[in-house]
Amino acid sequence: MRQYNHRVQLRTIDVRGQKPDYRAVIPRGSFDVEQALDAVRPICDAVRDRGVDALVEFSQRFDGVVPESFRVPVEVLARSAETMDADVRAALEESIRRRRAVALAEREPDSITVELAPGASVEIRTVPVRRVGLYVPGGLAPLASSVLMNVVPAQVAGVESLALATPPSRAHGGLPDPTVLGLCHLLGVDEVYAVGGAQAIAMFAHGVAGLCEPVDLVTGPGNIYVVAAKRLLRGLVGIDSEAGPTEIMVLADATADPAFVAADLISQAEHDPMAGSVLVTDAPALADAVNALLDDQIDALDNTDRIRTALSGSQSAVVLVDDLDQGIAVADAYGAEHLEIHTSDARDVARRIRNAGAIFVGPYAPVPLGDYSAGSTHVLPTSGTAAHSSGLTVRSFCKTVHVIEYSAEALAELGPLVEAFASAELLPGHREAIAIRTRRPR
Ligand code: HSO
Ligand code: ZN
Repeated sequence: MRQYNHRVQLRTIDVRGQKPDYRAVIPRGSFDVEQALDAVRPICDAVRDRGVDALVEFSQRFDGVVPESFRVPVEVLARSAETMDADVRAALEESIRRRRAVALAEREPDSITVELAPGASVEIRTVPVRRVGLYVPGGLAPLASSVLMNVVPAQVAGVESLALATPPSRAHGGLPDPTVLGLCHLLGVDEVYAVGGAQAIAMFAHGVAGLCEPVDLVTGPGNIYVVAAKRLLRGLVGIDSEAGPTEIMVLADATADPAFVAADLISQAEHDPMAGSVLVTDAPALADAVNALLDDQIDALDNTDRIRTALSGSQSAVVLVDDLDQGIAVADAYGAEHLEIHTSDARDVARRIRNAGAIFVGPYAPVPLGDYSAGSTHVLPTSGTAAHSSGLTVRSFCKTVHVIEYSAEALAELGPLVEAFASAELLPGHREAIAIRTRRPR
């Protein structure tokens, strides 16, 4: 028998024959936003109080470069699209097309009116947010895919004003990542700022005189300082969510292909040393086979340190279960950002899951397909928030307004009941606002 000298092994959590609190036994990568708030507060205040001067200072300090102009000229956007690698451009265009096709189906009707009685109606009006600021991180992995995952649903929702901020880069002479810029052009986004980090969120929230109007909603991923700035400024602006480290859970039985499972666990570990990769299986032999494949697969890649750290961390594991029923219970309790199902009856299993950001069914729907091109959103709830939250879709850019119309007769008919309700709440002012209308002879 061949002797493996493993460097990376997922630790094993054996819950067979037990029913523990699954969320407690599978820890998650921690993300202490509180601790970043103190660092971020003076940055946000400075942008509010000193505008462009503060942006110059922080750009120098945090990005090591001050762009010639914080607003990226539209000619630069167009040129970035023209000089883009043809294969990359084709990939972006196909991803936009697929995400748009799904986004069109996410739209809600603009207006639904419910008639409650003659002369009594409530209209449910769905309206897009007017102006949105989208943040796109730079650094090691400038995620062009995040641009389209935010812009496409915003546009389909009907958002009329869309601005994008992404850090300037020294390597590109103070301009942001060229693929991100070219993609903005392909999407028809022309308001792009070379501004990064917490200062970009503050610019969106407060506005910067002579440069950028304030927005109503900020979306997009970012590092812990960006998340801290969103937490700080939430209320003044809407925010999408506070994304934590990425997670993948794979629920697999003995029919799963261990090479596919290993590759997918590695793929999300590539994002972040804190990323969580968890395999849930009733087949110990599969778990062994996956563990045995990790090193060779990792060695063939680039971001090996990050991957090894993530897979060796306590947030990554193999969870051994008695059967698929227990596996489903584990998956539901954990509420993974991404859940892959590699079982003989994957579609049936998927139907039984309530809590997951997105569910990837069967061996040919791996998470990276969804990261780029499947047509689904890749902006998904992390850290167990899938129990109550959804990914970023057209709905995230819309809000609902109820429009109430009652005639005199309709109010008169309902009036006594409303008055009784107001009396029960000890609010006679409310009662009288009804009674003053229904008492008066018509
Ligand atoms: N898996 C990430 C999204 C992403 N992956 C972007 C590659 N590029 C969080 O869902
Ligand atoms: Zn990814």
